[in-house]
Amino acid sequence: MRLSQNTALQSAIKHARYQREQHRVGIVHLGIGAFHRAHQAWYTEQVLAQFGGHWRITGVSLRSERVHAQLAPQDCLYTLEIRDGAKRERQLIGAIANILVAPKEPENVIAALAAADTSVVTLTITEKGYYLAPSTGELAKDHIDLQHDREHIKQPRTALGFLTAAMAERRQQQRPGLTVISCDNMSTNGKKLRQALLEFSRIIDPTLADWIAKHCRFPNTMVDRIVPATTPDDLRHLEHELGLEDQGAVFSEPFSQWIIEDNFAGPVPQWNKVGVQYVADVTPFENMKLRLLNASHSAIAYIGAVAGYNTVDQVIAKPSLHRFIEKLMQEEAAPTLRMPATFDLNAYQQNLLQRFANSALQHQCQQIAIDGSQKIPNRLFPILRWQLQYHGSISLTTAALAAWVRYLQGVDEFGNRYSIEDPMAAQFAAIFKDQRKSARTALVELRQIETLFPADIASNDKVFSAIDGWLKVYEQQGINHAIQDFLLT
Ligand code: CS2
Repeated sequence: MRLSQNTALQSAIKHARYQREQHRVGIVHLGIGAFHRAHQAWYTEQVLAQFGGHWRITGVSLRSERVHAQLAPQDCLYTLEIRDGAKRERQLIGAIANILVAPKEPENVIAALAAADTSVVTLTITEKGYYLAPSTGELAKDHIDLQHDREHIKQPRTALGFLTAAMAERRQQQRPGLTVISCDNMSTNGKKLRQALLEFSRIIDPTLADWIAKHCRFPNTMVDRIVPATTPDDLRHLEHELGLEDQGAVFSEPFSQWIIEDNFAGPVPQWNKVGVQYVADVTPFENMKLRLLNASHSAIAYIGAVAGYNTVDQVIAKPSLHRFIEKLMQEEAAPTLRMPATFDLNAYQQNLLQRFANSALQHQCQQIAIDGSQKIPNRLFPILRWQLQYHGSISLTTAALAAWVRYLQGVDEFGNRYSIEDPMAAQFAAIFKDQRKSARTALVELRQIETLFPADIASNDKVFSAIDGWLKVYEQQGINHAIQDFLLT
């Protein structure tokens, strides 16, 4: 039997007792993947249960119908299973009211964003969804998707197109502006979203861009919760436990954090009463999370994928790799951060190592390895820049970058092939077409790609000779031995 409003009540799963239908939609979320369901929707669920309000969520899939197929047949209810070692906690989430599939019903998405009840938009569209060139931070205006939206603004494809179309409608209807909250892993994510949206909407109508600038707010945020992609095995196991089929379930760790810049255009849910922090400046926390958690994650993912490990916990269970990640954080990433005096940065790092070790998550290295060209500039380049400026060590950061370059070869150290998922995959494929080409030779070509390495990094011989040095030892000894040897010196 499938999970639904009727069947859920009979199940043993913990659920809030609020009447879902009595709460109207106040939030539209763009990019409704697993992360949103385990993070923003979970916080909103607590607000609805404790304080009520019209804060249910319309979830928008920008591309596929998959999430619609998962959630619509079950009244948009789903289970969040929190996994910690052998412990499991399950909660039913009812905050999502409906799912729209953007390519099939663009007019409904625009209407939802423009609705009088909507005051908040949240986004998890991944780095590439902003169409900002990673190396320069400029809007890729001529990208085929944005070109499409410029010509068909009433049937857009991108988040920028939908927001622009909806803002035009709001202005025309004399509705208030929106608080638009980026929840993607980019430094100053709100500022970047604002810049991208203003630049794009200016192409459509300069007066609209002015209206958006005046009436909307784009707070910067730091979001954190490790939510691996759901697997068929997870779902089978859950069905066995619940006695109900739940195609929309998500699985996460216990830890969760959301820090939002206190910069709102109108009403927002009382998320601050359920653990969310509203602060004047998110930057220190964003940088901390990107350079400690996400940078380590990328390092683990590329080292792991090349050395034949499947999951993050397997990598971190190996003492030398554990030590390597700890040193990357302590010696190269942490010194670049300026945290409030009372903040215990050491404890934060130790906690991260424990979170990475959570074997119940089965977080795949290959999942984190996706979209490296978009992630690395937010995660590893800022560390590199700071260390270069202050003449500090770049050994560990360049070891991670070398693992990424080696990863792009598309084959691990045991000869197993895998595909590269990245907006720049075609360029990488062209470089690695000749399967005998070494990663060291490829590095010389990668260095020339302006959209990959920003000019200040591309021109730095110290960085590239360090990466090349690592690639050489990876080739000679394998990544595991190379790192072990390095730690002994
Ligand atoms: C991960 C993140 O896949 C990735 O790139 O580093 O999704 C990470 O799990 C989250 O940012 C944790 O908050």
